[in-house]
Amino acid sequence: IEQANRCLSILIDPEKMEMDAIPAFAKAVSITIHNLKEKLQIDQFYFFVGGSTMENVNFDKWVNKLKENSNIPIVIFPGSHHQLSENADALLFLNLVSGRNSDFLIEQQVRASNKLKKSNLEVVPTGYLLIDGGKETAVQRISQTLPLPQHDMDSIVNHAYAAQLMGNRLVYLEAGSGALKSVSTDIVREVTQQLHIPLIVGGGLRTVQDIRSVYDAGAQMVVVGTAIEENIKWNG
Ligand code: 1GP
Repeated sequence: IEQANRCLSILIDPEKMEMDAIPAFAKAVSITIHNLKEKLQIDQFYFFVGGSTMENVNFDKWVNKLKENSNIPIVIFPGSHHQLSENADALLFLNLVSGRNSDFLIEQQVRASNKLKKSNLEVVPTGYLLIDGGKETAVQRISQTLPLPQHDMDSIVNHAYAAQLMGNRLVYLEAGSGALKSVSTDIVREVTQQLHIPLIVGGGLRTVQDIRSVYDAGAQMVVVGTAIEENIKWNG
């Protein structure tokens, strides 16, 4: 994950996609990927799989079905310690460092540890910063934490820098799924300049131009969920 220059991750929430729909989705998304690769000179694509809640979904089976239908690497982007599967390739081991809720700073991580001890997944420690995206998002609701305001550049940079000092290998700036405003390019630029670990940016990115400007500001990976969910052919 850390090595490619420009990566794009397509976020899928298994709660929103029936297992039976996976083959058709995987086929349709491969065309989208082909188009985006050309338009944005992307080196590597990933599926991010996860969600804030995961009721009535057999996560392991779901991931396996996706793996059977696609050769794009699958990265778990977990909403809780329940979202683990050996059928994936990697796991973002998230620390919600923008918040002060110990459940998402240490408790979930401890609960996942017993399984991870025996796991072959590539585990990637990731500092996760929730940034104000203009509306209350699921991450905010579930984690019971407040996002960092976009105007407070010092606070955002200091949180990201602390995440780096703590040994995280990636920093993820998250405006929240369906955000009304994505993380500003000024923030992306400043954080990129001050850190030496790669930056992931997601939340509220809806067009090819949105994505391009985030790469141009220095992000290595962009995450897109809602826009592809709503328009799989990605005409944006
Ligand atoms: C959410 O950053 C991701 O965790 C994707 O957000 O659904 O707004 O693209 P969107």
